[in-house]
Amino acid sequence: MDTLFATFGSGNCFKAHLVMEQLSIAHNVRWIDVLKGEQKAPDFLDLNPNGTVPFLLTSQGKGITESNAMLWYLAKGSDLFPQSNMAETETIQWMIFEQTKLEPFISPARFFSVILPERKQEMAGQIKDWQGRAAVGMERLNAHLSAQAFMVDNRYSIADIAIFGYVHVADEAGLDFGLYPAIAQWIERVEDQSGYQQILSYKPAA
Ligand SMILES: N[C@@H](CCC(=O)N[C@@H](CS)C(=O)NCC(=O)O)C(=O)O
Repeated sequence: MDTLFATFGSGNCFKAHLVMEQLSIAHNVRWIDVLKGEQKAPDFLDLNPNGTVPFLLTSQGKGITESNAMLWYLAKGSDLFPQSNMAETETIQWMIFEQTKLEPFISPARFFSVILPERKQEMAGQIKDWQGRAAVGMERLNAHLSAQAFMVDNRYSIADIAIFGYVHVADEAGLDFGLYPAIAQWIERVEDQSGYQQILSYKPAA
């Protein structure tokens, strides 16, 4: 069985978890508390020298880092996988967009707003900068979704899941969905997909 090492509240971990749930892939979840630094513990570094989550240990004993690589691996051959060479190409394009124009800004702004709010005031200047950068990506995404129901070929796929991981909680990073109506409507369409699960809550019980 595949094992997903994940931390609570992470959009990157959520992506891999969501695709496994939607495809009914049998899996275990092992929780790594990044607030306690468990991702740098020697036994975890032995498995994943990158010291990050999500980390997928496949049933064949192969380790995968990078949430979007996990989506590719897990969904290959399923209905969630892009169905043509061009759809694969567009999916990779949007996955890179997500990791360069959205996630690097939404994720830390949200982290210091709702996961570690005790540092929100101290980080206020940085949060504002991240929000401004995320807004550029959100505008581009909103324009794309104004013309189609889903990210690629008008069908729900891992391209949507990759983008959805952080975008659906962008309000927690201080972004206003009212400015991005096409994104807000797409979020509802994704949440309506069969097997949809919510992002896991922020902190493990003590
Ligand atoms: N690009 C990677 C990002 C991995 C990443 O930075 N994960 C965060 C949690 S979302 C983490 O492990 N942070 C703790 C650390 O870097 O020590 C992905 O998409 O999986």
